Amino acid sequence: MIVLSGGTGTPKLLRGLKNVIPEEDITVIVNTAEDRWVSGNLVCPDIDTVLYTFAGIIDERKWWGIKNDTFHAHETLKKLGYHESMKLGDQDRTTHIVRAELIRNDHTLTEATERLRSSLGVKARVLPMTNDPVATMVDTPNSKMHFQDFWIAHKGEPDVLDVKFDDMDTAEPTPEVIEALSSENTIVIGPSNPITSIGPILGLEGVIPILQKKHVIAISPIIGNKPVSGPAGKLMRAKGYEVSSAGVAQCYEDFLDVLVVDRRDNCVLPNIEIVKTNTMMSSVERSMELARFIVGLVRSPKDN
Ligand code: FO1
Repeated sequence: MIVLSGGTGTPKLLRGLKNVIPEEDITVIVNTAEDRWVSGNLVCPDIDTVLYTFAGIIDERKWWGIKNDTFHAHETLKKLGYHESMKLGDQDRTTHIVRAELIRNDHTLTEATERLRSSLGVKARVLPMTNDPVATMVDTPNSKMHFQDFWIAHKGEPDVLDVKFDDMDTAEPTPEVIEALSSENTIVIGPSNPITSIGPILGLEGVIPILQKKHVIAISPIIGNKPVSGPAGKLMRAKGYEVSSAGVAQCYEDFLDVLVVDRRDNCVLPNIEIVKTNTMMSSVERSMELARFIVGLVRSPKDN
């Protein structure tokens, strides 16, 4: 199964999916536009959340970082008057050190991710959307800032006027991503924020034309008019979309076939098949239930 992921919504689905189908049958294409160099090392939050989820070490209270991690280096840096823009755990930091060292030695982000995947014993394929740097920038009334500054330093509080992806026009999807997207009939878009988590993957040249030829299932990260978590509402509004499952469908209107919405959601849409189930993944069991439901919607080649 091919799954597009970013942020924290889709990893919750992956936590269930890995118990429902063989992990090696899962390929995850991951957003990299929120990546950032911090203290000399490369942090890829969305890749790491996916890797840690498969490895069973994700901190499920926050859905980023490693569970029971310590923050000695981060706190010691603070004592030295050095304030990191992201609070990095000690174990988590080792991931960033290894990745950065590989990149400095001319490996691609795809190769670095593959090395980390193998070291962590993850059997699923985890593919960064691109090997090129892309940065999500949030336009606020006072300044334009990196997504991580908006989310962490400013706590997601400023009004959002616009969201842009720096360097998107020169970034290319990797050959592995194109090959993976082309290889299967059905593509699943996880319940992630459609603007900053999935939007950058869709913004890469050549991705939408492939999706237009596929059976695309998306899971709405919104119930009623509220995102299940994170800043999706503010960001969707800034891009002119209604904060609702209908708004999510609109974000994907060029290629979407099926939208999975929560059973409490009243969404009705012409031209798109809506299916309802419980999309709140408050436990591993709930993640598995949703994963089983999604697996049931996947079209195998013979269903064509
Ligand atoms: N989110 C926070 O709210 N505060 C942090 O200090 C923070 C640090 C951090 C470190 C590593 C990492 O992989 C993620 C981290 N996040 C932190 C989460 C991150 O900002 C976002 O959840 C993702 O970028 C969402 O896609």
